[in-house]
Amino acid sequence: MQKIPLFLAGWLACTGALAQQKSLKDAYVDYFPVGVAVAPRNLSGPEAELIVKQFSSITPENAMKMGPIHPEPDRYAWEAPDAIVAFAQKNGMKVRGHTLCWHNQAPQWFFTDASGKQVTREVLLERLKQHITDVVGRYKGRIYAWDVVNEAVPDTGTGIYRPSRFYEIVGEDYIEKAFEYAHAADPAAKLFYNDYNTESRAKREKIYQLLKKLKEKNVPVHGVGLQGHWSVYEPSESELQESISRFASLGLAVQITELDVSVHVKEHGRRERTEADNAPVAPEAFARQGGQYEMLFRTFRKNRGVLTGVTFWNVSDKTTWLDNFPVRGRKDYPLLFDEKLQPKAFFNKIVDF
Ligand code: HAH
Repeated sequence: MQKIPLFLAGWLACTGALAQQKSLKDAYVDYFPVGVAVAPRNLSGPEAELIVKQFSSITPENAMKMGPIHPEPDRYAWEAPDAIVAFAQKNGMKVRGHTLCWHNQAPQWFFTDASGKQVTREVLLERLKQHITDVVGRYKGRIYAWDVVNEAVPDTGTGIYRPSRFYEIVGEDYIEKAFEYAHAADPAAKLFYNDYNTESRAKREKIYQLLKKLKEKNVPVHGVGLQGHWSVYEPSESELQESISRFASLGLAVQITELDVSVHVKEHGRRERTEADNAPVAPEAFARQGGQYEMLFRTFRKNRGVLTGVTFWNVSDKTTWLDNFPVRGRKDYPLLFDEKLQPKAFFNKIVDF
């Protein structure tokens, strides 16, 4: 850049003219890629412009999940995931794949035979292998990291394993098998275990035990994804730091894979809408959001090297999955860009440090 006189630089900085121009991806270029979860409809028009300007990585929000990508035994729906990967390549962005094995949004056919009977362990493993081999193989070399297993640990109870259909039919080793299949299909891809509520003391410990076991068995797991579905009230800085340090102590990379900061109190289960949900969001909640985001990014920066990626779950407050979860039709405002796709007032605090 050409040198500008000091007084002019100072004036520009004061008016915010320089700061305004800084994008997320440029601000964090020496730290980690900053990504965003997208649907194909985000890839044209003003949202596409915002994505290319601000982010260095994208993730399909839904298009690579088991059900959407593999709706029938002999049919894959490649159109949407292909479009997302092509968009990334055209714009020089990285791609994070999400997700190869998850009990939710998995197609019914996966677990049953033609007569509707539950399949055996052998058949389910064979299907899982075929699925992972086909999906990872198709994008080999173009997807740098995969969420291999999503949400295998329950929030409550003492068990380490969520009693999902994968667990019930195969047993606990479905997890290591999924990682092995993925590694065989693309040995260069970084493979992640991904989960939410990872700052809860009990759940953090269970996930730690699961990952420790996998590492001891030399399963090809390279990182852990903290989804980061947080709120203006949680987590605290020390809870977040504890999660990062605990998982990193296993020699794993850590990524924040699905970041959003809800203005509502965090709940992890779907529920009916009540009278109280009609109340306007407390001004205090909006006021806390900037501070919470500032704390989160400060902590991410402190963990440079260990923390290898941060991905937001959706583009802007115009539409986010939290508009329908956990309460259908209750609006949320969890992201850095508002309903008009404009950076929020506190945006500069995230990119200027
Ligand atoms: C995530 N689950 C999923 O990983 C992602 O695929 C989906 O698009 C949205 C959220 C989060 C989650 C939760 O916070 C509470 C209960 C179940 C799932």
